[in-house]
Amino acid sequence: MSARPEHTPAPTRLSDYRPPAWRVDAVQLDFDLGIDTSEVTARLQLRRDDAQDEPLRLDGEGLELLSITLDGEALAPTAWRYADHVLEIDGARDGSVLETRVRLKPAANTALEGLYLSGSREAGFLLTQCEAQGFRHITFFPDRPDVLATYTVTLRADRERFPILLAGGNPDGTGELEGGRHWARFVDPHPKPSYLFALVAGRLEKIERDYTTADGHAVKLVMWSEANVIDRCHYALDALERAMRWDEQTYDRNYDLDVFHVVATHDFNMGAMENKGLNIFNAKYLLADPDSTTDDEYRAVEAVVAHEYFHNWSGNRVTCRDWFQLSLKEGLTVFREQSFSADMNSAPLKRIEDVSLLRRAQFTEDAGPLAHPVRPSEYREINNFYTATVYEKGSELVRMTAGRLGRDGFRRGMDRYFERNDGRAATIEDFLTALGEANDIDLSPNLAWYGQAGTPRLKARGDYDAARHQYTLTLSQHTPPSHGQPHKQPVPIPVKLALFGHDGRMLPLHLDGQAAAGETESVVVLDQPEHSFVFRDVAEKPVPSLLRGFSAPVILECDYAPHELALLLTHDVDGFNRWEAGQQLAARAFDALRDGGDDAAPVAWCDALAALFTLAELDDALLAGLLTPPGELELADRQPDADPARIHALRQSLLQRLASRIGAAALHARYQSLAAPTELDLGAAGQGMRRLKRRVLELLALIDAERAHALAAAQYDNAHGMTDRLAALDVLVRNQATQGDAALAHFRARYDDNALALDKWFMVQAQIPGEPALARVQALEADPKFTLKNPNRARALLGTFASANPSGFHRADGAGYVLFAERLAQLDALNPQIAARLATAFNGWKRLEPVRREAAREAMAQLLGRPALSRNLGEILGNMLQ
Ligand code: 0A1
Ligand code: ZN
Repeated sequence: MSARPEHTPAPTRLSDYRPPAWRVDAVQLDFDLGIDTSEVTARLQLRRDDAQDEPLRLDGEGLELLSITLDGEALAPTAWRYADHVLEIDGARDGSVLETRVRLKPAANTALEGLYLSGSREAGFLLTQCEAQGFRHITFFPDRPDVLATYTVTLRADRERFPILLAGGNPDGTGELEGGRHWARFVDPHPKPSYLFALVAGRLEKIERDYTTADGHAVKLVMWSEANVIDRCHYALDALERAMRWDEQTYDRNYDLDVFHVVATHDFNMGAMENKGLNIFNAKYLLADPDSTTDDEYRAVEAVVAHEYFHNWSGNRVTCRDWFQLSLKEGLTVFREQSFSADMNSAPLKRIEDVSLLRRAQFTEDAGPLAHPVRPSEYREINNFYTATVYEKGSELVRMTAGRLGRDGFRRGMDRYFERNDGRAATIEDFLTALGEANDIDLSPNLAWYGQAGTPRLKARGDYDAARHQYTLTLSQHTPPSHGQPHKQPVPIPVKLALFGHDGRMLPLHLDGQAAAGETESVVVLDQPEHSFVFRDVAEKPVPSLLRGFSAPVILECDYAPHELALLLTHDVDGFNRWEAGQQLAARAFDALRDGGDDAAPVAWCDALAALFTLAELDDALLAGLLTPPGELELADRQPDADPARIHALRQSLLQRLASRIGAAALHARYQSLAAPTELDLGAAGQGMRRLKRRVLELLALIDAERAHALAAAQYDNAHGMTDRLAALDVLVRNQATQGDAALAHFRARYDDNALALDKWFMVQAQIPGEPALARVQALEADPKFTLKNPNRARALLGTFASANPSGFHRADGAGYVLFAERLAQLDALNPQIAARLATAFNGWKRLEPVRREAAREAMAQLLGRPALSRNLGEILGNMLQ
């Protein structure tokens, strides 16, 4: 057997899954809480699987074991062994009760996994994070999601230092103890996996509201935060109530405890966590007020509050059998949140946002060395698999199934899924089986989507036979090979489509074998490598609008002429496809500028947008989206040997061309007409205006810098909320306007004690394009408010620089990589999860031009060679370099 360094442990494989040999029916946990040390007593009621003959093995990491008894008897030292994060115990029987007592060190826990301190020793509070495997940092336990137990949790602590004591479940008494201490007990009657356990203890304030579920259950909704930000929790509380009502109305899902607690922390590795009855949120996704929150952030708060709430059914009541099934809860919950947000806001805009994110984060992931299936077959570090593929692509897979079943059929299937699997740890097969059986449909072919990495390419070719009035659409699919998967199977791809005539109207569809002849929209499914669909009675050569609403997560390759895309951009009534036609046309225009090709695409794109710019009836937010070409990362994805500096310059010149075509006078006039109303309107109309205003200002800055900078400076000074203020700051800073420094200094002073606003101050500067970015990042690292210990701050500066500033990070001299690798090493020693996540910024390195590619490889290889790298970072770098 070869010795493995710490960062290359043996992989865990889906094919090795075995049901647990030992289960725990009920857990009693007693905590004696303190900042430096806390002690935990756990009593586990054990159940043994007769079919398996294994000793009792419990997970435990970083625990100082103080005592251990089995059925009331102290265990002899020879009757247990604790090595390699596993405690093995002899002599346990079915029905045995094991009691362990351990000591933890919360204040020393910088990894923010298990029990840790948020904020300062003097004023901060204690909290836990257990997903995916944090519970083993709290006590010895079979820490796997298919072990479901009821929890009785008693918290004891000094009353003065920890006046608020919270755990998941229903409150079950409080009381005084000697020496100024007190206790509180919580009982969770719903059996749950250990990753959903949570506690919070400290000085916190609350706002609360009474809520009655549709099935008549009275529930207390309580939002908790540190005192200085409690006034910023109202929006989230409203959003929570909207989400609860929506889940009742849409899925007949009711909340099931007497209390629902939500806590905000500034120290959190992820966005938020759905712990049963005690959600814990990164403050970034809970706090909101007009002075410090942008429109995009408001929508994100609403979405994340809903996401965590929806997990109560999709994740908590029905949980995952093992971590390979992660998308069972995450893909489904993202889909539920996306549907909710579409209902609360503009549905087409939500779809555009979601698909943009999918392309930016998931398509790039799927095209690089970290590509993996929605259901991976192996992993080394599960925390590395909370990815865009599991979440975003997973949601697209649910969306395709929902589309296939239709609204009522999907609801029927979901009812069946919840009913069959309530209180169980389920698999993706269980999900597809329930949905399929409720609709008499075999959904097993969909499993192919879950098992393959890579984004399928969908090729479309249209042939019009004028004599026979027939249009033949030939679709074919191909998924490129990825590491470990050289050959891919065809997957069922639903293609929602319409055919447009030259006047921009949809033509009636007559498609052999399809029921509703004469309709103008239909869905065809390509479930083989290639197939031709023949449309009859087509009066003229049509322009097809394909994959409407982005009906499948694929890359469409279709040889449109620029004027055909311009026709869809101008006329498509599917808001998503209209935007999409603009994206395709902009990408073609970009290619033409890059390759010195003919001017047809740039001209068509600019002309179509200039015409739309004058259309009064077009929604402001949609127009803003149409005026935004694909981002630099997406453009880089379309070509080998990418040079990010050149891509940035070309994209800027494309935008400049658009701005010139619209004209400075028209841009200026539009800006003035959108200028800030006196009242801040947080509704869709207000948000749309601000979005368009920003876009117009950015375009104007490209052709009349002086005027645009003056407008931006005035907008900064007079802004009514964070959206306008930050947009103005961004225009000034990115364009290196002379007014930028004063605005930055003002912002810095004004938001000195507002951590979330200060993060934005770091982010804006980390995105300065090109050469000056690195020096700015280095200067900001010396800022007293910068720290690697706070994930939000580290992400704001280093994450933004590496992931959202391609021309700044990917310097030809490799200095961006060297700095970033050094910081990753430092971060890794503090918080491996964050280090590993940030390191994924290197993902596109293989598609860089050779000089940068070698510099990136060298920086990663050197980092990987360092001693004592974490398993998290080691796995990411290892995969990246494979
Ligand atoms: N389940 C959460 C995401 C989450 C995952 C891991 C965490 O700690 C490592 C924290 C949160 C969600 O989907 O919202
Ligand atoms: Zn989730």
